[in-house]
Formats: sequence, C-alpha cells, structure tokens
Amino acid sequence: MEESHPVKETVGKVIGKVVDAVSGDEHAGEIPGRPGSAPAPLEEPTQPRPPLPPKPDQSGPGVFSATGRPVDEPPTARSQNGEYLTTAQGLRLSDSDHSLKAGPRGPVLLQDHHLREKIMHFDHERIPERVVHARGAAAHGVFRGYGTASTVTRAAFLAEGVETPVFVRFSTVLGSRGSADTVRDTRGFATKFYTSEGVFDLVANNIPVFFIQDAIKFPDIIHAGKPHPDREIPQAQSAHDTFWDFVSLHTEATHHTLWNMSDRGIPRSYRTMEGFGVHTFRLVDAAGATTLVKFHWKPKAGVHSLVWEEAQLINGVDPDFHRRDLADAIEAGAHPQWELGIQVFPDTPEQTFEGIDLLDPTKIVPEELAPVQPIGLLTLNANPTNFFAETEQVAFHPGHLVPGIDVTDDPLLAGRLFSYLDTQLTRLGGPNFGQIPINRTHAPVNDMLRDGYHQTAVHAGVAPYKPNSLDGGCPFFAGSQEGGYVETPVQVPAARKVREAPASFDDHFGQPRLFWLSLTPIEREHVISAYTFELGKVYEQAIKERTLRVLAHIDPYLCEQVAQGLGLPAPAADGPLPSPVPSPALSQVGKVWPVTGRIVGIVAGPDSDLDAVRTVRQAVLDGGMVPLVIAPVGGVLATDGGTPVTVQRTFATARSVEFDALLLAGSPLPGGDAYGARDAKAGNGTPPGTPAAAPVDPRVLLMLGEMFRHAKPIGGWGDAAAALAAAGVDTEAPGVLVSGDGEAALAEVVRLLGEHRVWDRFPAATPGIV
Ligand code: HDE
Repeated sequence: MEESHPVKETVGKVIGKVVDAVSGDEHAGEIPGRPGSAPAPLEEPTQPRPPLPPKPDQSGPGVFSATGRPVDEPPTARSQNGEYLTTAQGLRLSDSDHSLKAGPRGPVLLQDHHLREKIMHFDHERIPERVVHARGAAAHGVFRGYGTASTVTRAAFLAEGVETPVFVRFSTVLGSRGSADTVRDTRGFATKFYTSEGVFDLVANNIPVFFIQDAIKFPDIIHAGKPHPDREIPQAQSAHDTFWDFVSLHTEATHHTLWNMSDRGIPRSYRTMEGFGVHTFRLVDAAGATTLVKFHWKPKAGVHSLVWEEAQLINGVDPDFHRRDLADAIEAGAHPQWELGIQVFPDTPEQTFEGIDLLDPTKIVPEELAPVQPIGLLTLNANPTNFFAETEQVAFHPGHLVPGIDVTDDPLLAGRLFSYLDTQLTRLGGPNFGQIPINRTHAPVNDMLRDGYHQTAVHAGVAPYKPNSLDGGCPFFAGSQEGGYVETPVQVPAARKVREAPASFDDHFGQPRLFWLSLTPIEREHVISAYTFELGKVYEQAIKERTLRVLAHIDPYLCEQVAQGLGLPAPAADGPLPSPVPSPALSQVGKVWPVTGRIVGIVAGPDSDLDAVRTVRQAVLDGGMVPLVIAPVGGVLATDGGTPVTVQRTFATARSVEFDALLLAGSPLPGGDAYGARDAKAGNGTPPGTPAAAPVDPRVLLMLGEMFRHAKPIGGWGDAAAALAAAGVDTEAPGVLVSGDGEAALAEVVRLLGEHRVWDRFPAATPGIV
C-alpha cells in the first residue's frame, strides 16, 4: 500500500501529478536538494498558481505575536498585560528591584543578565524624532466613499459606500517632540488609508500652499524656521531672525507666510482645521482617462482658530492642548469628521487652470472658480492604544499610491516622493518599517523584498526574483484589469536639461494679495498684529525693513500698520498692485457650525442653586458638548442634599483658555486659597481670616476678563451680574447674557458658540472686502 504524503497530495492538487520535469521520475523529489516542493516546469509559467506548501523537511517559527501570545487572541490580550513579569524572552522573574550582588553591600555581578537586558533596552527606548513635524497626535477612524469620485478615478476606496480604515496624524512643523501645541505654525494633516488595493497616504497640511516651489529648497526653509543653531532658541515658532531673514529674501514664501500670520497659524483644535493636499494630483478612471485635482479636507465643525493671547497662555497652561482636545473629544463620543473633496481641472498639456499654473505649489485655485466637490467622509472614532507604537512609528509617504491616483510633475512633490522613504530608514531603523503594525497594509504583500533589519516575515518560496520557474513564476504582474498600478503615460515636453523654474512660477505677490483681500476686517486685524508681533521679536533692523518691502507688495494698509507697530517708515510697492477678485471661501468668519464637542465651563460654588447647575450640566451634555464644573475646591457640590455635582476644575486649576463658553451659576465667593501667596492668579486677594477685598473670587474675575477679551460667550443666572460687574464686564455687551434661569442663558450661549466667537464684541478698524 502506498504511504500517504500530505505535501505531495497538496502539490498534486495544485500542479497535477508530481513528476520530475526532466527525467519523468516520480521518485526524483525524494533525493535531497530540490529547491522547492515541486519540480520546475521547462517553460516560463504564464499563469499564476496558488502558493505551494513548504517542503516536508521545512518548518518555520510558530505563529505568535510580538509578545509571545497566540495571534488569534483579541488585541487586548496581545499587549503586555499578563499576570507575571517576564524578561523579553518570556522568562518569569522573581525580582526586578535589586541587581545581583556579591552580598547586600557587595559589588554588582557582571553575570546579571536581567539587569543587562533591562538597562540595555531602556537605553535604546528613543528613536530620532521626525526632522520636521516631530510633535503630533493621532487617531484611528474610518473613511466612507460617496462614489462621486468614481467618474474620475478607479480608486476602489472612493467607490460608493466603501469603508476603509484610516489612521490620521496631526502635527506642528517646527517644534521638537516635546514642544507646545498652540505655537504659530503650519499643521500637518497626514492620513493613511488602509485600502483593499494597498496603502494610500494623503500627507497634507492645513495651509493650501507651500513656502517653496522646488524640493531642493526644503532644507533652506526648514533650517531657517528651526531654532538658531547656536543657542537652539526659540523653540517651535517663526518669531525670530533666521525665519524672517529667509522669507524676506525668498519671496516665493510670501503666500505661505501670510497664511501662517493669519488665524490659520493658530487653530483652535485639530478638529477645526481644513486640510490640503497642496500639490495637484492626477486621477485616472477605469478607461484610463485622466483629470487633475487638488484634495481638500473640510471639517464638519468648521474652521476655527484661537486668538493670539489665548494661544500664548495655553502654551504655558496646557502645552498638550491640541493633543488633549483630540483625545478627549473622541473619548466623549464627539467623533471629529471631515469631508474629503476635490477641485477638478481638465488634464490639458499646459496643466494650468484659469491662468493658474497647477504645478506651482505656492498657488491656490479659488473655490469660486473650481468648487470643492465632496467625495467621502472621514470619521475619527478611536484613540491610539500606545503613543510610541502608533503615533510615533507611523510612516507616511506621498509615494504610497493606489490605482486611480497618480502624481504630477510638481517639482516639490517629486522631491517628496524621494525624501519620505529616506527619513524612515533613519528613524525606524531600516527598510522593513512597513512591517511595523501601524504601517502594515491590509492588502496581501508579495514583494520579493527580502531580509534587512527587523525582518519579521518568514518568507516561503525559493525564488524571490523574476522571471522564475521554481516558484511557478509567482508572483505574477498584475495589469490594470487585475488591479495593478500602471503609471499614466503622460507626454513629457521636449526640453533641455536645466536648473530653472518656469516663468509661470514668477509671481510671488498676486495670490497673497488675493488672500488678504478675501479676509474679513477682524481677520485682517489679526494678520496685522501677527506680523507686528513676529517682526517685533526680530533683532536685525534690516530684516524688518526688508519684510516691510514684501508687505508693500501685498497691501499698502497692511504694510503701513505693521510699519507703525515697528516704528519704521512704510515703503511703497514698486508699481501698481493687481486687483484680484476676492475669494470669500478663504475667510473663516461669518458661518454657523455644529457645537458638538465644545467645552462649556460652569462656575459654581456651595452657595449656587445646584438644581440649576444640574439642569444646565445635563442640557450641555444633551447638546453633545462637554460641561466642566469649576468650583472653589475639588470633590463634589452637594450642599442642598441632592445628587452630588462632581467638580472637574478648581479656581486654582482652571484657566479661561480651556473653555469655549463660560456660565456663571451666581457670583462665587472667594475660595480659601484666593490670596497671592498661595495662588498668584488671585493677585492681591486677602488671606483667610482677613476681611475679603472683593466679594467674588479673583480667579473667576480673571477668567471673566479673559473670556471677554477673547470674544467668547459668557452666560449667567442668579446674581451672576454682580460677578460680571466686579470683573468690569458690561452685561449689555455682545455675547454677555444674564438671565433668570440657566437654560435660557445656555440656549443663547450655544447659539453664539455656533458662530465660534462673538465677533461683534470688537469692531475692527481695518476696512473689509471692497
Ligand atoms: Fe513633508 N516631510 N516634506 N511636507 N511632511 C515629513 O517625513 C519633506 C511637504 C508633511 O505625521 C518627513 O516621515 C520634503 C509638503 C506632513 O508623520 C520628511 C518636502 C507638505 C508630515 C518630509 C516636504 C508636507 C511631513 C519628516 C519638500 C504638505 C508629517 C518625517 C520637498 C503637502 C507626517 C517623515 C507625519 C513629514 C520631507 C514638503 C507635509 C523629512 C523633503 C509640501 C504632514 O521626510
């Protein structure tokens, strides 16, 4: 009776009877040395076939997770949450608090392998931070395609109803990993789509243009923006000489710099930022027809920014403000959402639209000329489990593309296609960074890339090369019918090899002027003050004067106002300025947005009407917002014997910048710590036992003053008017609402929150759109 042989049986099913290709000998495979588990055919295979099983003499590592748990356990079990402490090899430990010594007072022994492993690993816990965008926060989510893009792209994840898991990382650009969140800077908005056709990365920013038109200038702009090389100051900001030195000389940076000086440079939250792919991309439909597009992320919560004083205070009070805001919103169930949209342009040989060069990354196309068409919805619904494993190790790359999305010849994009792989080699320690869990594609990989540092795959097969016959010719190429990525055959114009930019890249001021003219008066005031502040921090007079010359080419009023603040004469432009048609879509003021996830502070004390506090607190929650009760001390408020009201902040820990709106449940008496020696914020409050200087806690007065200055809604009931009067806040001023009952005050505050700020509170001196 013939012995059954499981490998031969499987092989037989796959390729037919196992017979030596050359000799025809059925037993030839029993002689050791055959490369694979099946003989090679004579001709190069023309059809792919399922993978062969291993040779009978082969085995591989058992299938366990990186921490030694079986891989089919739920993800929570795979993390290191077992009962007993072990070494990295899984050896249970009886002690990890004492080194192995020759007696309790004797020398530590070299043979202590546990000490050696523990300290060795600790010594190598850090990896290089990102050279730019080092400071970031991320979240998991899902993207759902609307199908509206299917007319212009074959990308599977954009088809109607397709849901694709995503990981999104937001970041600042200049600061190091531990820097503060609310600095004036550009923000990164990088999205990894784990599509069925491979990973697609949209590595975007919250500003639609870039400082430079050619990748070769990237080290220059970044060296200029980073801290001065001698003292390594200032951290994470552009208000210093080297930045302004560069951008005043390199005028193609004018447009991006103007956006940075606008409210876009200090977003209220990652949730309230737009995102822009910056470059023009080329979409390809199923028939191979092409379209040029620009990608836009539109936040459902609207575009909303801080005011500069808030941003500065936050950097001290809560440097993790944006990181915390994102994580808290997700935890509170206020899942941030953005619509992905595209501006669509015909793919003409000139690659221009309405005279705008689509290959110039310092230019936008106004939405009034090419509306943003929604193509899908992004929802962020889960926080990472481990910051390092996910947020720090995620590796984006503009070259991670899927069929249906191709690149253009934007020279900045070309450089990026090179650069992002390089950086991963240094940061993530080798070419296998794609195998780190957060970077793994959700599509099968048969890549013929082998070995390298940190190889976690145990590759089967003997022929990681093409063409081969030993592995049946596999893996095969996929044409576009099989979902293969086929580069668009674009006609390249006949040209000379030159180091030059096209003449269409020459205009550095027209679009900055368009942006300036499109802003509302209050936004222009903010731009003037941002330039005045930043240049006020510059030491060299020549750099200030040079920047004023640049501003003269954007707008004379802007230039005059900044010059006035600097105490310098305002230069004139070289010639008449253009009069572009403003694009109202560039302004972020004047619209109404949902209030989900906004933070409402409720100031209360033991003497407040706690029933009203309970009702208002619940109404805030019902409205999808987050209520934080602020009281003189922590714990609970329960003086009326009702359900205790938990206190989230005290007068000592709270600061106005945390709240989008503030409600006063009456007029709180000074807390026991309301004196300068204990809490400097209390100013000259008087210590306990001495007569109170003011009937209201001075920390509450400070908050009210700040809320008022920052144009945030303030509401109150009971004797709240007394606290407002003590704070010098006019109860008749816009956005200040004292009412008989809490719910009425809340309703009005919520209405104002929808407009993001009480814009009427401070009339602007600057003229608006003319
Ligand atoms: Fe990046 N950029 N970049 N960049 N960039 C990086 O890649 C680079 C540019 C952007 O959350 C680095 O993995 C060059 C434009 C974001 O991990 C690095 C050039 C835009 C992120 C790099 C640009 C971006 C990066 C640093 C000019 C907006 C953070 C670490 C040719 C469209 C991604 C890393 C994350 C990160 C290089 C220009 C956006 C060094 C050479 C334009 C959002 O490779």
